[in-house]
Amino acid sequence: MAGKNSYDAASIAVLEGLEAVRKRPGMYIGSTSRKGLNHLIYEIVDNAVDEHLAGYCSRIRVTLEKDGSCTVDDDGRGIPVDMHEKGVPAERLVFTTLHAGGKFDNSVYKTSGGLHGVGSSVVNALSEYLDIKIRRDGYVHHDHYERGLPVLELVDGLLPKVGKTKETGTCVNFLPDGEIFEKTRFSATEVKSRLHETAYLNPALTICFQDFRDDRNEEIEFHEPDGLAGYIRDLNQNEEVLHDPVTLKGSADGIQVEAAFQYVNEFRENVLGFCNNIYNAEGGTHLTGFKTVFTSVMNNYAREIGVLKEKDANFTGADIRNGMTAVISIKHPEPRFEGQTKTKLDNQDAAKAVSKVIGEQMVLFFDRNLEILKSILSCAEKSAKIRKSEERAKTNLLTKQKYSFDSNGKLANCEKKDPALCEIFIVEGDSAGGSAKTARDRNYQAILPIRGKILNVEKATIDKVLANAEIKTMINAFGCGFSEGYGNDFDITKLRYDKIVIMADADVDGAHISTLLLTLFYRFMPELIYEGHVYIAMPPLYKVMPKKGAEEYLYDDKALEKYRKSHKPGSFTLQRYKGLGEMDAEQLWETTLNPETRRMKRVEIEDARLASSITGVLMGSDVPPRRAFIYEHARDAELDI
Ligand code: 2B7
Repeated sequence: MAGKNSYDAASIAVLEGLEAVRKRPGMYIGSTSRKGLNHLIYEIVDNAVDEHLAGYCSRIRVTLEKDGSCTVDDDGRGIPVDMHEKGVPAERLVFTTLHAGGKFDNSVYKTSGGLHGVGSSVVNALSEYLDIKIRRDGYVHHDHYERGLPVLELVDGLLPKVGKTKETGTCVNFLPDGEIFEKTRFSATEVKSRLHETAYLNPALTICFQDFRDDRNEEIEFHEPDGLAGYIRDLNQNEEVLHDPVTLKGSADGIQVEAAFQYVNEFRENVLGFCNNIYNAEGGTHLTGFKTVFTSVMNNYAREIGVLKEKDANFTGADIRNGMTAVISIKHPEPRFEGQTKTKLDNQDAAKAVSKVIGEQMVLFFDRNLEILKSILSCAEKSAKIRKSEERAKTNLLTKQKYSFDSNGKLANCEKKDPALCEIFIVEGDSAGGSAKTARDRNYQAILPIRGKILNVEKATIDKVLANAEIKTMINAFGCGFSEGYGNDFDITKLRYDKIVIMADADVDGAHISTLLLTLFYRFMPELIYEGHVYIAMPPLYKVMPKKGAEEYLYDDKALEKYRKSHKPGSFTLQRYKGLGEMDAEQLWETTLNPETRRMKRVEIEDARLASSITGVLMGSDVPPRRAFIYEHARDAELDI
């Protein structure tokens, strides 16, 4: 029987495909962590969204069921169930073969940003069970799989019918396989956020989310008829916005392009890219096209209306995007991705199409909206002003002060030069600094005393930061320069000390000094922290001297409490250290300097991030928000302009 043979061949291919997916799940869904788990839902939902894009589905319901499974239901045409040439119902091909393409490869499904229709089979292969009901041709057709393999008997080569219906659509219920996933509990927060995003990108679609786990009975509907403009509005909901969101759209070379943007009164940019409804974390050609054309059109306008004079240089792209929130969404028939996480759009024609559409549409818009144009250009002017003041400060420092090593003569350097062996202690106060100089092992321990409170770098202009004597001495002593907004002159390989130890009193002032130093490192020399070179000395608070037995250092009040419980009052004398200055050289050596006995804590990036009060925004944006601080204090900076 010819039919039987080809069916056997098909089932071998299915088994091989399933095995490949189960063997290397990460290749198909990124990872087997919670992220990969949630991804299963997105793969199924994306197929329903494709059916929406084809013009046949307007509602999708996603339910996190009590038993840990997930149900996705759409009101599309229903996956075809008729017998396919390979002797199985079309639905089985969709759920069992890695390349369900072929027959289904019409233009709409090609626009899919995910796995090009292989998503359903991947989810199936990674599920303990997957149950599907298809409403189509007046019936409810049923199919069921276990770990990717069909378990229902076909009836005359077709799926069993389990009811009649006038409706159409597809309903998939699946339980992720505990043998594959590290965690099998979906994250409602993450799923909701992704569904909301999908709703913004598809304004005619309604997505209902339900969570029935733990008797929660949560239900939310995502419907965003304003599309990208609504997305931008929500992204900026807590900001001082300078105008209403602007949307631009069109298509070129078979690529649909849509963009929306809005400026806010903040020193940052936030530009997001999507291709075929999928977020591109690493950006790519659509963003490059957008940024390039936006910069060039705005510079032209700036000259036209006299914001830039003939002698002035152009604004940089970052100047122009200062304060911008934007979403660029394109539909591409054959997207390609590159980058570490394969989320960077790589198609060169996308850059061209975006730049063509946006360039044309921008001019149409700004010719009629001069007020918005002017307020955007004034954001660019502010940015350019700060950029220039930063550049100047930097050249000043580099030219005049490069060789002013230990300009104040306060650094007591160590004799050895091998950085791997050397340590530098930054010590608060001259008196503690003095004891530390006596106490240290001068072979490989350097001491840098700093006086009083050093400058709070969060609140100072960059010029002031770099003019500060203590900071200058530190930068010079470390030997690797510093990095800031433009260009990175920091070179960790030049670091002269393997360990940089902050030594401050165990009191409020000491904590403040440590915070300021950490903030300084975090902003200007973050690699010191990333690479684990920064430590905080943990000097003891008390010394106890028992009448009998050995003396001990106690590092906190808890330790003292414990000591008191096990030693009778009167059986010991207690010495409390108010500051490092109270310790003699020998005590200082023993508690904070001697590598054999000292206590210190390596600074994690989280500590430094906490220390720096502006953190949240700091990491994620192209324009460092510290420029906001600089701008707020630009009154000082302007003096040098
Ligand atoms: C390439 C594969 C994945 N497919 C169809 C048609 C409709 C349809 C689907 C779907 C997820 C959970 C509820 C086309 C496309 C398969 O071919 S997948 N609807 N919904 C879905 O997966 N939802 C289709 C042409 C004519 N009739 C139906």
